[in-house]
Order: sequence, then C-alpha cells, then structure tokens
Amino acid sequence: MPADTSTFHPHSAHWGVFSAAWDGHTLAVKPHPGDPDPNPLIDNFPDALRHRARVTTPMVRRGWLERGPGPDPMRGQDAYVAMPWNEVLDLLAAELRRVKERHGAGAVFGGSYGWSSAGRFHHAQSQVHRFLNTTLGGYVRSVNSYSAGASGPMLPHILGSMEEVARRNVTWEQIVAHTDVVLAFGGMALKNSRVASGGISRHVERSSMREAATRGCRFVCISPLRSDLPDEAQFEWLAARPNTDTALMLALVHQIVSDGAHDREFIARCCDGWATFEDYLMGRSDGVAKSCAWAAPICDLPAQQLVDLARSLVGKRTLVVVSHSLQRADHGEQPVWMGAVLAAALGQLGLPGGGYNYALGTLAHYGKRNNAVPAAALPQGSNGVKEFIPVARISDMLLRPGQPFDYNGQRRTYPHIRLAYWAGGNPFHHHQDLARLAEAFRTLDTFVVHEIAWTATARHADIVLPSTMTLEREDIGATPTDPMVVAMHRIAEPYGLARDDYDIFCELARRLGALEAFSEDRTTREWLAHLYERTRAGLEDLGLEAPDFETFWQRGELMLPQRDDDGGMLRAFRNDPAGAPLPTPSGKVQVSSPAVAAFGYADCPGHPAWLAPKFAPTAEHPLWLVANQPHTKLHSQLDFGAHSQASKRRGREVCTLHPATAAARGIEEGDIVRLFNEIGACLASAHLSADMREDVVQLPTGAWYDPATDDQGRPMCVHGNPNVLTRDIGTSSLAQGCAGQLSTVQIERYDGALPPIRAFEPPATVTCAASSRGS
Ligand SMILES: Nc1nc2c(c(=O)[nH]1)N[C@H]1C(S)=C(S)[C@@H](COP(=O)(O)OP(=O)(O)OC[C@H]3O[C@@H](n4cnc5c(=O)[nH]c(N)nc54)[C@H](O)[C@@H]3O)O[C@H]1N2
Ligand SMILES: Nc1nc2c(c(=O)[nH]1)N[C@H]1C(S)=C(S)[C@@H](COP(=O)(O)OP(=O)(O)OC[C@H]3O[C@@H](n4cnc5c(=O)[nH]c(N)nc54)[C@H](O)[C@@H]3O)O[C@H]1N2
Ligand SMILES: [Mo]
Repeated sequence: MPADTSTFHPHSAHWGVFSAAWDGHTLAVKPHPGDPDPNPLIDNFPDALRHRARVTTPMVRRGWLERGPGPDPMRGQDAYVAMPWNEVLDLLAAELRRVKERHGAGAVFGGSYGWSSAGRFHHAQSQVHRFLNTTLGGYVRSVNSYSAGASGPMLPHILGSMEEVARRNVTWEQIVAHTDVVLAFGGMALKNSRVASGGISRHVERSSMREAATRGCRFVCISPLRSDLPDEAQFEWLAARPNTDTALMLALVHQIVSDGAHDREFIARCCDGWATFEDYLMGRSDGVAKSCAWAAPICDLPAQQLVDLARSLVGKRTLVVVSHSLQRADHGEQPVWMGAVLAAALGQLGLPGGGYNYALGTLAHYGKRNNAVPAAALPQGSNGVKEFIPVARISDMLLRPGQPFDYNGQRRTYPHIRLAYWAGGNPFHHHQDLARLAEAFRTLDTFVVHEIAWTATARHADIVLPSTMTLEREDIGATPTDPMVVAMHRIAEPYGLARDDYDIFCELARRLGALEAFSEDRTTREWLAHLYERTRAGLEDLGLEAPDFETFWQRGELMLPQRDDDGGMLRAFRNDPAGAPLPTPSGKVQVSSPAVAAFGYADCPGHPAWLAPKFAPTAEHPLWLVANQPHTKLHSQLDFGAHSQASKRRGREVCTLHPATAAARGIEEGDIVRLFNEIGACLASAHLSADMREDVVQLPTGAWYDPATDDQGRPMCVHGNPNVLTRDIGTSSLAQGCAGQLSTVQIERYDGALPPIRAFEPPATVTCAASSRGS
C-alpha cells in the first residue's frame, strides 16, 4: 500500500494516464494534468473497485466437481462451489497434468485473446502464454486479432506489415501541416482514438482535426453514422450503404482513370499488376465497368456526387483512411486493398500527409511518432505446439475438431481441444453468435478462467480464479507510440482473496515442477525492475539521462525520446523504389497479386474486387445492424462502472435508429425494443437520431451478455449485447477474420414484461464440497 492513502498515486489504463487515491472506502481519480483532452472512461473505476460483480474467491463449477472433467451442457447455467486457494490450485495442476499426459499440449487452447489491462508485466494474455510455454511446453495459439483480423494477413500481400502501414506512416502533425483532403472511410471517431493498448498520456486527435480543418483541410466522412467524425473536423458526410466501400472506391478510381487523371508515372515506377486491375476496373475482363453510375445504386449515393468527389481529389494532397471496422465484415480484405489502390492511383502513397494510412483514427497508436527506446514487455517463451487458428475461428475449432479450414493459402486442420485457459479476455464480449459460442465451450473437458469480475465467460468456466484488478498491483504502463512510461503504483489492497495472475501462475508452476522456468526466481518488483532495464539501457545508449528503477518509481513517470520516422516505409519506398523496396513479392505496391490469385479463393481474388456481402438486408430482416465500439467503456471492461451505467436506460444498452425507421414501427424515444434475426434476439432502449442512414440500427458492443430465451425459443440477451445477433463467419478464406461489425436485423417495440438484469449479480453458490468427485 502507498504510505499515505489520502494522496494521489500514478496509474494508467488503456484509456489514459491518471492518478488515484483510495482511503479504504472511496476511490478518487483524476486525469494526468498534461492530457489536453482526457478520456472520461477513467470514471468507471471508482465504483468498480469493490463492486459486487467482482470475483472474490476461487470457485469451481458444481457439475465439474461432481462429475469430473468432460463435455457438459450445464456450462453457463451451473452453480459454483467456493474453494480454498490451495485446494483449487492442486485440482487445477492435476488437471493440467492429466490433459498434457493423456492428450499432449496440443489439446490445450491458450488463445486467450483479450485486452486485459494496460500494465506490461501483468498483461494477462502474456502471462498465460508464458505459463503454458514454460510449464506444458506450449499450447494451441491464435493468430491475428479481432481488431484487424482481415487486414493483418492481407496488408503484407499488398504493401507490408500492418505495423508499418498503420503505426509508422502519416502523423497527425503531417495532417495539420500538409493534407488537403482526408477521405475517412468509417470515420475517425474520437471515442475510438482515445484508447491505446498500454496507455496514452495526451489525447491530441480532436485538436489536430480542428487545426487541420481551420487551415483548410477538407474532411470527408464516409460512414452510416454522422457521429463517426467530430464537429471539429467541419466535415462532409457521405452516408454510403454499409459494406459497399469497395464499390465506392472502385468508382472513384474508374472516374479518375476515365479522365486520364491517374498518376501514370507513379503507377509505372511503384506499382505491380496495374494492368490486370485496370482490365477489371474498366470492365474489360468481366464486362462490367466499375463506373460511378454502376456504384451509385450499390452505395445508395447519387452518381454525380461520386463523379464530383473523384475529380475533387486530383492534384490534391489526399489521405485515404480506412478504419478497422470496414474489414471487420464480410469480404473485409477488399476495402483494405482498394484503399491502397485508390491512394496509388492518385500517386499519393508516401507523400507527407498523403497516401494511405490504414486505421488512422481508430486507436491512439496511429498517427503518432514512435519511441526511440524500447518499452517493457514480458517475454513469453517458446511454444512447442505448431497448431494455430485465426483468432475468430474459436467456435469452429471447438465444434469441428479434425475438420479442415482454409487460411492464407494454407489448408489446415482444427485440433481437438480438451482444455481452454483464458486470462484477460472476454469471448462473450468479443465473439459472434454467442449461443453457438456457449455450445462450443460445452464441448471442453475443462475451461479455466482468471477474471476480476463475473463476466459471462467466467460463468461458463469450470474453474474461476479471482484476479486482482490493475489498481490493486504495481506495474509499468507503456506503449511504443506514447512517450510517457508510467510507474503504476498500487492504489488499493486486493479485493477478497483475489491474487495477481502472476502469483497464481507461480503457484501452479511450482506444483508442475516448473516454477523457476516460469518465474526466473523474480518477485513482481524484481520483474518490473528487470523489464524496465531495457528502457534505461536504451536511454543510456542515446547518451540521455537514464534514471535507475528506484528513481523512475519515485518520480512516477518518465518521458522517452521519439523518432521522426518521416513517413516510414512508404516514404522511403517512394523516394527510392529500388533501394528501399516494399516487403512484397515484387518489392512494389501489389495492385494485383499473383500470390493471392494462386490461392484460388472465389471470396478473395487476385485483385481488389467488389463482392456483394453474403448477408444483406432482406424483407424479413431489413436493417443493417452496426455493432461498433462503445463510447462509455473499452469493450466490456467495467461495464458495471458508473460512467458506463449512466449511459444505460432502464438498465439496458441504448440502440440508435432513424426517426423514420422508428415511426414506421411505432417506436418512440426511450421505448424498449427487441432486435432480432434468424440466430438470436436482444433487448435495448431506443434512441432516435436523424444523423444516420434509415436502413441502419446501431447497437454498440460491450453490454455484458445476460441470456434468456425469447417467446419463440431463440437465444436472447436482455441487456443488449449485439453479439447474439452477429454471424460467426470468417471475412474470407484468406484471413478468416472476425466479421462482427455488421449484421442484419428487424426491430420492434417490446411490450412484454421487462426481465431483470442479472449480468452483474454473482452466480448462485452452493456450499457442499462434493466428496463424490468423479474419477
Ligand atoms: N460485434 C462485434 N464484436 C466485436 C467487435 C465489433 O466491432 N463488433 N470488436 C472486436 C474487437 S476490435 C476487439 S479488440 C474485441 C475485444 O474483446 P476483449 O479484449 O476480449 O474485451 P475486453 O472487454 O477488453 O476483455 C478483457 C477482459 O479482461 C478482464 N481483465 C481486466 N484486467 C484483468 C487482469 O488483470 N487479469 C485478468 N485475468 N483479467 C482481466 C476484464 O474484466 C475483461 O473481461 O471485441 C471484438 N468484438
Ligand atoms: N471508447 C472505445 N474506444 C475504442 C474501443 C472501445 O471499445 N471503446 N475499442 C478499441 C479497439 S480494440 C479497436 S480495434 C478500435 C476499433 O476501431 P473501429 O473498428 O474502426 O471502430 P468502430 O467504432 O467499431 O467502427 C467505426 C465506425 O465504422 C462505421 N462503419 C461500420 N460499418 C461500416 C461500413 O461498412 N462502411 C463504412 N464506411 N463505415 C462503417 C460505423 O459507423 C462505426 O461507428 O477502437 C478502439 N477504441
Ligand atoms: Mo480491437
């Protein structure tokens, strides 16, 4: 504990650097004084620390205890038995040993996807991976992310790694100074760019957009929701139909090429495969010219508006931005590719403030300079198991062991998983078709979850271990795109019997005879000092002041020098295509790709193409569901906190729809509504807004799954989790990314009795310690 509990101590979260004071009853938080635009998400902390939703003691599911490991339809509906730490750790160590001996480490899924907390040592996903590597010899892993499931594998085929294209490219400073036009596909919503994995000390996006717009930079927001750009950008809004951005971009390029205004010199010098693409664009290969007249009815925009937009870009310093959301949808690879081709056709790639910056504005990592010295990160050890899945194929893997799947030119097989180990993520937040996900988890022998609170994921687990939340332990907050390293002081004692994930893993590793390999004989403090050393040494190498760990810890923060990457890989390539080739097969921009063509995927051909979405509105489900990121929290984290709760109405998440859409269904502001489609249903409170398309209803992610069954027997969430309505399909055979951003639904007023919200009530517990545990 800090010596003086009435004073503020530094801490950090993915949504900002702050300080906090705890007197044993009340937690006070205040943003870092240097942050010009603090994120109000820190207000979720005060109520959360001692909330009844916290897990306070180790718990074992009754059915697992009574019948032993094995598939069980009771997962998700069972009661729990509290168990002392020593007993539960003995049980779990024995079960890990059993699975390893009988089935091998390849039967353990440690994908454990999730954001957990900002501290780099206690980063739960890193901890669980290190634990499984050092104690079991490995685990089946997952590749890519829910954020960038399609662009992660796709961008290396086109330009280079996502890191290079998103993080070391155009900065906000360049936009303020140079950009004439920002074409923001999916917008650049401030709610999103106010978050960065590992923390953020200064939120500069709002002021950057204001300064650029004041200088005369024109922002164009292509999005179903007007709110995807802030007023400070003084923007034009093109409310294109969802999942049609590729058609829109094709039409812009078609117009530019038809006008002879494409940058032939740049294309010849820096691009590969233009001719194949141009044959498709002009309709020479398929008989369909991708003109503005062609795209207009697809995108639901006037053809003339597209023509005018295309012509207005020529000769301007134009920046094409494609948000993560566009590729979290069916055929999500295509807008990622086509955005690069649009910027190439304009000859803008690699210019200051111009070209293509995938994902700029979706997170605070992008548009920033990078640190000149490395930040702390926990080494994860080496994984002896080679099997993996694209991260969003979790249900498919569990439900179809031994079945083949396609991924990025490979034909692979789903492994047979017996035990899944999760720490720091919430699949009942992040995955699609939650009823199917629940089925998938029921196939396991054993499901282990470390959680700070009783999420739906914890409620589906067999063994639930209470972990401390970030405020209850020491850590280092850092990320390569923010200059501030934060000494995250412990603010409060652990709640109940909660332990740090690290301490839990040490105890298990000891039981498995691998404590030294896992812990390297270090206490948490020693690990922090050890991880900090890289940063200190980096400073020393640059001849800068390099405070030792104790000094850093006392000061509470440290500012790192940053590099000016000056446009990064794309600038270097533009300036010298032969000397600084791109890491693509041709060393150039792959406008079309023989490598991708050779995969032979109909759903991801060898050049960017318009492919109609597999699911589009029908008479039965006539509306697009936009299931985007929430304003009032990060994902599902601290949904029980005051800031998140204040945005709910009658305890439900709020969905937004157009007044005309509402009127046609007799829905008024504040009504409880039921959204449904063929896979599920959920309740929400209706908010009406004219600043959106009429064929769209927006329901953010993040409300904790609170399952019930509707009057037609379908799975329903009474709280408003949109993932009961999203389809569990991969973006394409190439990336197999998450496609959860969009779905199709119908919506109606809900006049039935309102079911209570139970998501934040701990599950039933029984005291019987079952002596009859199955063998
Ligand atoms: N429909 C739809 N679905 C989506 C998206 C979408 O746009 N639409 N977006 C997707 C995206 S981009 C993402 S990144 C994912 C996010 O999905 P997740 O990253 O899984 O979501 P979080 O809510 O951040 O989950 C983190 C969990 O870790 C727990 N936790 C916090 N600190 C600790 C700790 O110290 N130890 C342990 N053991 N646990 C801790 C939290 O309580 C929380 O339950 O969701 C995806 N899902
Ligand atoms: N407050 C807050 N900020 C966050 C997060 C959070 O949970 N809360 N999550 C963080 C994470 S992990 C990530 S990966 C990023 C995610 O960044 P994004 O995925 O870009 O964020 P979203 O809010 O899901 O989507 C942005 C907007 O895209 C629009 N959109 C949806 N479909 C289409 C389409 O087909 N075409 C076009 N043109 N627009 C479309 C929607 O109107 C939506 O508001 O956000 C990060 N920032
Ligand atoms: Mo994400």
